[in-house]
Amino acid sequence: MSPPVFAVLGHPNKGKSSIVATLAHDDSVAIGPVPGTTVRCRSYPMKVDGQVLYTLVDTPGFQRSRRALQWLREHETTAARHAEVVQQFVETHRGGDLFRDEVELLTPVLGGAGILYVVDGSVPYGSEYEPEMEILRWTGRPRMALVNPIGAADHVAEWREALGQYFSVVRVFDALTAESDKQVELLRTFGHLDEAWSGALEHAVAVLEQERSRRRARAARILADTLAEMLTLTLSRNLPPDGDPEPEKPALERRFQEQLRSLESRCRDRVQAVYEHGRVTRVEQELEALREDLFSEETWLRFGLSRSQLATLGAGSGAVLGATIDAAVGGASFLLGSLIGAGLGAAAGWIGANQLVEAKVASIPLGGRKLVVGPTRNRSFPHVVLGRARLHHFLVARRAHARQDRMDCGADAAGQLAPPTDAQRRGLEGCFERLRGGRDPELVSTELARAIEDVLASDEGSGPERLAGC
Ligand SMILES: Nc1nc2c(ncn2[C@@H]2O[C@H](COP(=O)(O)OP(=O)(O)OP(=O)(O)O)[C@@H](O)[C@H]2O)c(=O)[nH]1
Ligand SMILES: [Mg+2]
Repeated sequence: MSPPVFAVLGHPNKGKSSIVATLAHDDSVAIGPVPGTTVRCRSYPMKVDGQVLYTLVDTPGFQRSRRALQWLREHETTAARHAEVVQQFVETHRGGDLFRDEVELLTPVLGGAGILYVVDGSVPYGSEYEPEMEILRWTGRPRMALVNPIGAADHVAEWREALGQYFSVVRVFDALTAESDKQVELLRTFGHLDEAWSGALEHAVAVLEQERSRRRARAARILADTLAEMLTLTLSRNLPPDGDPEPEKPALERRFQEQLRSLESRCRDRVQAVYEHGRVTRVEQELEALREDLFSEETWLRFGLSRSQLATLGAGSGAVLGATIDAAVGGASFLLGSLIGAGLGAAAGWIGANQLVEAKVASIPLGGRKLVVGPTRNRSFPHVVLGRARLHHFLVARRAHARQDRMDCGADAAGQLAPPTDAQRRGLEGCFERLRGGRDPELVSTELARAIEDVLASDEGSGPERLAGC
């Protein structure tokens, strides 16, 4: 059974290519604000593991539908022969300039594709659309209309009324915001249009749903490996026998931070590649810029832990209140207040480990000295890194492939993710501790991946309203 093929058709500049990009999960589809962006038909197979589930054909918009319909009517014999007349139209005008776009867009339909007719539900309905809808009716192919609201105005009801006269199924489908559930629902509806497709499309839906969990697992593994690398990262450089180490420290600390940043950025790229979003550019505060903030309450709450979890985490360490408090006051006095409120031990424990990293002088076994940086002991660090990664994953996993804007992983979006549950937090913290202890990183990383996968799954359960505006 060959996979179903759908041709996406309509007026120029109504979001046809955007719908192809979203349904084929392909961000290479040419989308543009100017009518006439698509001039040739092009097929985009939706593949998972090399297996084609279905194919979308992007087409140019109708240009001369009124004249084309006039030609068809002039050659009409009986209604039973409408499809043959359309075939004759295409053969007659192939290679000519007059109906170049009509010939191009009708070719896949005559080749057996189902029809997805796209209109913009934010502009009023007008009779200029009728000739193209009538031509599509003449082809006799299974067809469905999609109302894609490009702007804010709402003319969906009048479109439904008109489209209902030409198409047995009409659905509102926003190419830019349609998440996987909506896409799956649409595929199921295609399956009802033609018996011959239903088996293939049910199969496609099952594969896509499986693929969603597999992608989440792959992303979790990437995040876990990155965290393991970050938490065990150590850099060193040999010192001259009598040299003063102090001037050397900032450069090594900087290199350490740069490495953390590049590990995080590589992690983002890999997660985006898992979701076929390799081209998306992101707006995100640099990890390095967050350094000053790593122990501010705002950062913590923003990137994933609740107030009580903060206090619990703090209670785990035995460091002593002292000079470290002086160091912390400034950016973190509010947090300090709440932690002290929760118990001095908690505050002391947590703040005692606030330094992200500090270069230290160590002796080399065979003589000489070296400067060593890392691994970081900052207890908030992995949570903040994970919080940032969760937010990025959340946005990437639900992002429609038609979107061309930059992805904003900024602070406004971050506050929307719910903190992990206490059980999740304990699981994560256990893994972080063991990684810090340097024991069996491979094994811990596998365990961490499972813990992260669980958190990512909870994030995906967050309703779309949680991230309104992102
Ligand atoms: N806001 C919003 N913009 C959309 C939506 N769908 C498409 N657009 C924008 O509308 C413009 C046209 O989209 P395309 O997908 O290129 O439209 P098309 O029908 O393929 O256009 P042609 O190939 O020129 O016929 C682009 O700037 C898209 O970003 C939508 O659902 N919402
Ligand atoms: Mg196009």
